[in-house]
Amino acid sequence: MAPISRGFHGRRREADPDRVPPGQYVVDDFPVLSAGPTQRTPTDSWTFAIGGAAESGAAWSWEELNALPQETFTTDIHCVTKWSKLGTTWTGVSVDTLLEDVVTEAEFVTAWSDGDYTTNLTLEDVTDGKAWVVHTFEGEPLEPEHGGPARLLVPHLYFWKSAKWVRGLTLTLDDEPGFWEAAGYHNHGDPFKEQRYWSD
Ligand SMILES: Nc1nc2c(c(=O)[nH]1)N[C@H]1C(S)=C(S)[C@@H](COP(=O)(O)O)O[C@H]1N2
Ligand SMILES: [Mo]
Repeated sequence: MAPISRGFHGRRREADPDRVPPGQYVVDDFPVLSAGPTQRTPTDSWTFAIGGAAESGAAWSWEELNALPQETFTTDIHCVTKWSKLGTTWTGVSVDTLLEDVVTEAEFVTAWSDGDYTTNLTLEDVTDGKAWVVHTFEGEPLEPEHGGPARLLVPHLYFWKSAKWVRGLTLTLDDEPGFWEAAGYHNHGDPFKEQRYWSD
């Protein structure tokens, strides 16, 4: 009998190092990783808010978010548990669009979600076309298990930075570690630099 790992390894593709970061393997399925129960917030009571250290914040209902300019884009995603998924297509609103009328001196944001998940990012890592609030995956409404009705997507960082069930961004003057960052994950999380844990 073949060892159980053979079939698994057999499905691994030759990794293109420009696309697949060190230590990652490519999957075809879409694993679900959640630290707690799947959140199911109905869109009629859903809002997205930007607040914190800003002169004026901003907020959108579900309809208002969907009335903003939408972007559809294809990108690769990388989970710190070592799977990468290539060529995923998403639709949503760029964080640049959401921050357009926000005046702030903050250099950091904490994304927060239903279910109390948080993750911290620099403003630089979520602006200039690097982050979106997405509601559609491969042309279909994003499933609750994957963060629907909407999740943050920051594909150039490990996937824990892409907060599922996201409800807002809090601007902060100081960098404040989020859920996984406070539990020992790297503060920045660049997969191409293998920034997995705080000591990396
Ligand atoms: N709200 C929330 N967002 C979250 C998480 C979570 O537990 N709660 N897990 C993170 C982690 S560690 C990963 S790898 C991805 C998993 O997303 P997926 O379940 O769509 O694959 O979501 C991230 N966003
Ligand atoms: Mo993860």
